Amino acid sequence: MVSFEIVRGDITRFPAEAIVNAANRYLEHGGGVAYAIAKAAAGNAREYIRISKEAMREQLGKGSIEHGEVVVTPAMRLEKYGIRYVIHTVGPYCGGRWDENKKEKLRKAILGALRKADELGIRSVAFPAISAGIYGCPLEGVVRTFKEVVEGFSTEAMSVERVYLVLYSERDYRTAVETLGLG
Ligand code: AR6
Repeated sequence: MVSFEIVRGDITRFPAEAIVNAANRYLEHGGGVAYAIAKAAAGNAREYIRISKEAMREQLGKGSIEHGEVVVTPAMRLEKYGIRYVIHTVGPYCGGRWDENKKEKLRKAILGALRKADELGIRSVAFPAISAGIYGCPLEGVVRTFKEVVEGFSTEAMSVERVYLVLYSERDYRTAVETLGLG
């Protein structure tokens, strides 16, 4: 059984073996959590963008990723928190809209990262609220999708035991907890 926990915190220092980045297709970590991770990992974001793009070429043989595809980069300076890998995944752009199509893209983005974590043989993985920031998807929908995907993934998981959804603001944390009826 894979546990799913909602926590409040900064994912750039969350002690999971892998943290997931809410990236864009080109791994241009220009804003949001992507920029925060890139800067914290390499010291400056530009260097981590270079490393990410190189990893994308090596791992996928192309210069962009689709929903469900992921790229892995080393944690570098984040290793001091016990983080070993950063898994880059791309959620849908919503711009305030939410429908089955957006949800399916988010599902793919989450599942792709979980499967990669399993392939890497790690036990704990932490996610930010993918697509709930700059990409404008409603947090409630995002949180419900996370719960469903992690539950479904439980039946196939080999090494992953704990999945965390890390909310940055107190407000988002409360919304997430209330959405799942945990509050
Ligand atoms: N720890 C945890 N969560 C965080 C942190 C942090 N340090 N910083 C922000 N968040 P976003 P998206 C939350 O916009 O919507 C980038 O430019 C934030 O409050 O980072 O998927 C990429 O390169 C929000 O709840 O990701 C893409 O172009 C959540 O992380 C684009 O943004 C996701 O917000 C992706 O947009």
